[in-house]
Amino acid sequence: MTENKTNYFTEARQVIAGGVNSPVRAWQSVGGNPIFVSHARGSKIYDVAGKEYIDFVLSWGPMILGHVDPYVHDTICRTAGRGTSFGAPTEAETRIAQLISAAIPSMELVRMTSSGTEATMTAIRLARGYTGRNMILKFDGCYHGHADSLLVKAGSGVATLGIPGSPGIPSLLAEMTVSLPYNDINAVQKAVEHYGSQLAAIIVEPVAGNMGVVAPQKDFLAGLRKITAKHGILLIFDEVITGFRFTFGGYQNMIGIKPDITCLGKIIGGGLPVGALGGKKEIMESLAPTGGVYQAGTLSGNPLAMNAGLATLELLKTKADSYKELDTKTAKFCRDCEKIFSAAGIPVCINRFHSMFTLFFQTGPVHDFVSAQKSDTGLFARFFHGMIGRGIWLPPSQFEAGFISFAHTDADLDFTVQACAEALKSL
Ligand code: HOZ
Repeated sequence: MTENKTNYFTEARQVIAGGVNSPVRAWQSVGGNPIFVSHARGSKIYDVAGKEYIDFVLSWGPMILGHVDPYVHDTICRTAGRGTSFGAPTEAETRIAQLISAAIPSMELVRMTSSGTEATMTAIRLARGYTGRNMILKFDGCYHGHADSLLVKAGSGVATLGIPGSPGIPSLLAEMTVSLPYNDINAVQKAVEHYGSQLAAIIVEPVAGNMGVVAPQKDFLAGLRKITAKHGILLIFDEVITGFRFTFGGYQNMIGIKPDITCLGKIIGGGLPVGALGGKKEIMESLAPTGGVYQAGTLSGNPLAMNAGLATLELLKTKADSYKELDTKTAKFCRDCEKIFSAAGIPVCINRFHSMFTLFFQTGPVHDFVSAQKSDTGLFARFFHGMIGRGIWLPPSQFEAGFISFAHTDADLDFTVQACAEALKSL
């Protein structure tokens, strides 16, 4: 087992619930105590003892440029010198909304929030307010933040900790959320026939990242678009992870499907707390102050987050080739890992989507939450510790995505493959 900084965690647990401010960070499902971070730069993250790791978590997705990108860093420092929060509009909010709306045309109007959870929570309320309907349809293993209506059969920490439904959510509210197997368009068709005009929205991660990476099967998302349009149900794409991860825009740009509402977060904040939702003008105008659906936030549109996000998006806009290279690089990395596992005779199913990947400890295929849960999580935990001991920082859960940034070099990836070969010897 990896030697951890027990004293830091012990101290944290005395004053922070569970010692962490987000559950997966506690390493509960892999065992041991979490390593405390000191700083990060490029593709590397450093612990409080100064040990270096190649970072495949990247703050759970946002750091696509790598840590401490000079332009983003400089922008944050300059912005901080002018004041960090005003609770009044700034030009940067308009500029980032313009960039997002131009990159993702379905987001005709945008509203900035401080987290992805706030964005999806608002999207649900907006869908309910706009349609006058109450029910929501989501998919097992998809995670859309921790708002009450969305924590039913959720992924991420809920899956990691095996919590079926969170105490504290009134059953009356949970009953308004229907959850179905991801990729099962027939189940959606049946549910829509059954619940019909009670459904306000279908919310989906267009590429699932919170049960590990699971790609949409052919026609799943197109099927959702068709069914929702026919029944007056709003289609919400949760692109908090996928937005600006594969291309300059959303995954929706790549497949040519326009959802009614899109939620963003992570990358668009350049490493600062952010979220956004956007959609058709007519729908978005239902939000206060133009409409009656209420949403607000003292730190919404915070100048540091807006400017860090703007700087990040400005850089990403120039990186069409880098996105392609990242895809190719990740493909080779995953192939190399597959060879290592195959040589070691250990079954693994590597689900990769562009620069996102998950090594499921099973033969696969993994196409939904039920198949993801067939993984050997004990073996995953031993692998995780084998890797972290060798300087490779992976997500501490079988049910999360790994990420690669523009800052990862071929040498980083080759080193990781070697570490993988060594770790497998001691599993
Ligand atoms: N829910 C996040 C991963 N999908 C984890 C957030 C965190 O612990 O920082």
